[in-house]
This record gives sequence, C-alpha cells and structure tokens, in this order.
Amino acid sequence: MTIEIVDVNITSPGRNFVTLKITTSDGIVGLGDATLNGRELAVASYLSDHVASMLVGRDEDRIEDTWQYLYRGPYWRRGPVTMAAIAAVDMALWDIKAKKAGMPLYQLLGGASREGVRVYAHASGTDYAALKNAITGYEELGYTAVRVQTGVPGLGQIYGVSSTGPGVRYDYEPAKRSGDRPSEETWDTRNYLNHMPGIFSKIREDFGTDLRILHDGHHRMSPIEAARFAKDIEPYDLFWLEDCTPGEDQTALRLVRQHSTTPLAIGEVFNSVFDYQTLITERLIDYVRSAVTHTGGITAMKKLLDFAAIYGIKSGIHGPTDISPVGMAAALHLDLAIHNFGIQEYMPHNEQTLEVFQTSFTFDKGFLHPGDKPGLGVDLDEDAAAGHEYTKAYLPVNRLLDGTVHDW
Ligand code: CS2
Ligand code: MG
Repeated sequence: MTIEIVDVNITSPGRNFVTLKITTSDGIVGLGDATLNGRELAVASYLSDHVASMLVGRDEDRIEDTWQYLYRGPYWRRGPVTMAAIAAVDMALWDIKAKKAGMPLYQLLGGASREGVRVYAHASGTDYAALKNAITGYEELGYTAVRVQTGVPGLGQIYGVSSTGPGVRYDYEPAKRSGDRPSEETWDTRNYLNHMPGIFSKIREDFGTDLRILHDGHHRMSPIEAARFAKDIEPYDLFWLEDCTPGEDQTALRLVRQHSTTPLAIGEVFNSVFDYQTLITERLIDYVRSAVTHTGGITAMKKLLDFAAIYGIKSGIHGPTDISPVGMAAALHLDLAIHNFGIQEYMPHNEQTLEVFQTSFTFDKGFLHPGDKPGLGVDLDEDAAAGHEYTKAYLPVNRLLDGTVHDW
C-alpha cells in the first residue's frame, strides 16, 4: 500500500490548530498535529507547499525512512516550523501503522510500563486567594500535581495567570486574536523574585508536603537570578522549576545547578535532540519538556527520551491547549510505554475543540490513559472543523518596566 492523499486541515475552535491527514491507497487514515502557536500558517504552508507532493506514492510503512527523508532531504534542517511539519507526518504514519496492526500505538512502542499517566494541572490566580481556590478545585478533581502561576504585585496581566476571575480553571489562552499586532505585557523580575517564595511557603502551609508543585519561569530569569530563585524556593520542595532561563543558553544551567537542588525542566521551545545535548550529557536538567508536536514526532521523541534515560533524566512532555488532542494522544502513548516517564502536562481542551477532535483518552483521579482504540485514538470531524475559521492570533510580547523587550 502507499500514501495516496495528504490533506492539511486548519481549524479554530476557540484557538488555532493545524492537523495533517494522510490517507493510504487502502483508505486508512492517519492524523498528525502540526500546531505551532502564533505561526500556524507557516507550518501549514511547509506541509502543503513543500511536503505533501513528496509523500504521495511513498510506502506508509517506512516511517524511519520517511523521517530521514524529510529531515535530511531539504538540506535546511531543524527549527520549530520544519520539526512541527515532520512531527505531523510522523504521527500520522504511526497512527496508520498501529491501525493496520489493530493496536493502540503504545503497544507498538513496547507496551504499557504503568497503569496510567500522572498529569499536572494548571492552577493560577491573580492573587494567592484565587490561586488557593484553583489548587483546591484541582485537588477535589483528584489531581496530585499542579503547576502554580500567580500575579505579581505592581504588574498587570502576566504569563500563565487566568484573568477571568478568582482561580477559574481551564480558561487561560495566551494567544490573542489581536489583529496584526501581538498584545503586550509588562514584566519585572525583581518583583517576581521577591514575591514568589512567599507564595510557595503559603501553598505548603495550606496543602502540606504531598502535593507535587510545579512552576514555570517561562524563560525570564538571567542565570544568576535563576540560581538565586532556585535556591530561595528549595525549602518548598518543587517537583520542578521550568524554563528558569532561556534554554538555548544551555551552559547557563551550570550556575543554577551550583546553587540549588530544585529539579529543573526545560525544552518546550526546543525542537531537536541537539538543543539538549549539553543539558543531558552534563545532567543540567531533570525533565525533558518537549512536545511530540514540536520535536519531529514520535520517532524523534522516543530517541530523545531514550538518550535522556541514560543520564537519569525523565519525561515531562509539554501539553498545553496549543498542543492539539492529536499531539496530546501521541504524548500519552509514549508516556505509557517509556520507562523514564516523569509527568505529563494536561490542560483539558474546550468543548468546541472536543467536538472537532474525538478523543479516546480518559482521566481518572489525576491520571490519564490513552485508551485502547487502534492507532492514536483520535478522529477529526472535518465538518465540525470547517465551522471554525482560522483567525490570526499572536502570543504576547513582553516588555520590562522601562520598555525593553523581554522573554514572554
Ligand atoms: C507553557 C505553554 O504549558 C507551558 O509550560 O510554557 O503553555 C506556553 O506558554 C505555550 O505553549 C505557548 O504557546
Ligand atoms: Mg512552559
């Protein structure tokens, strides 16, 4: 059998998603997530204009060969657009292969290594009262791990904080439909560094020591600021501090490691194993944060996580709402199968999205399971998708109080 039809679907059920649909000559359909938040059309064009025609007629079973063909063939390599496009093709071909085998994908990756996949929720609030309300709500839903983000005195809307009321869950969407210009937010690291340790102290007082607390620095600290912060919050026993510095400066984490045992997670903006080479071989991180969607797919992600396993480093796959249900399902199949699983990010998608993407993964007392439908276990309702037209949306641009552009 061969690849016969390659379609790129763009839909916007509350937020933009790009999905690759591959259909074989026997009519078997595979789906791949190609969503790159704020640059969706670049990936859609890469697939439609440069990749689709190359795939037609290829043997859909030759996944590794197709991956190498798409990675080495174009000469220009890596980068978020290219690797999201390759990821979508790879996910779709694994979806097809598992459907042909009549198995859920995790069975082709070595079978289940655990009963379920521990997930963490996004708890946020403009102040501690709102944050406490959100954490309480998630504990009531059975979550055993929460990422906590809160407002910082003197600053307005900042990354990760729901702005629609005290501790409202699942409603944070950073990509704004703001016309031809990104919205702008303001930041001050000093305020943040002085404010956050007290927040973690309150959380431990109110919720005890069992709850796994995660926090996302979102690339905003300098190496020495990150070293100070990681040391200051050490008493609060975080499960991880994420993106404490801009991760591409891999050696910056040597300084953080010198000052703290707070576990570190980095990599959601990375798109290849080479972005991690120093971080992994020098054990500068404890968790690999990449999404399957942004790192070249299941083939590449499995290799990356196997490399990380050699150094005692675990997975922490990226799973915000800008990873589509297809990308989330791919992550869950990997999460269930690999030995060095750490934790999985889980921001449930909204109702509109789940009308477009029919999923088969299930949530139970803080754990997800990918389900046992053959393939990835996700179907795309193209009629429903057609009802949600693409609308340009940008992630915010961040500026310091003096107007200097800063990492968002
Ligand atoms: C965040 C992401 O989930 C996270 O850890 O860093 O939600 C990130 O802000 C978005 O993926 C940006 O599109
Ligand atoms: Mg993050």
